[in-house]
Amino acid sequence: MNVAKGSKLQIVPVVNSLHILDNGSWINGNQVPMTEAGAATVNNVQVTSSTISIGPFTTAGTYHIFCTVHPNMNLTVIVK
Ligand SMILES: [Cu+2]
Repeated sequence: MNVAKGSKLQIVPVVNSLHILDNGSWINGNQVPMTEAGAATVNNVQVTSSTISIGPFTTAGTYHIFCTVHPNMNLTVIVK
């Protein structure tokens, strides 16, 4: 997903299910928490049925977010 520098990432759930987001990635089936330099902090952000925002992302770069309850659910955020 692309985000303009200084903006927030909006996550709009399409079905009512729980996601819990953190900085990092699923890699080969393992959770690898990691916060890149310049990333917006994502710490146990719960998404259920309403739109949430993460950020703002103030530094250009590529950042990774994963869902701790759904194996291999990764999100890449590109800020420019
Ligand atoms: Cu999820």
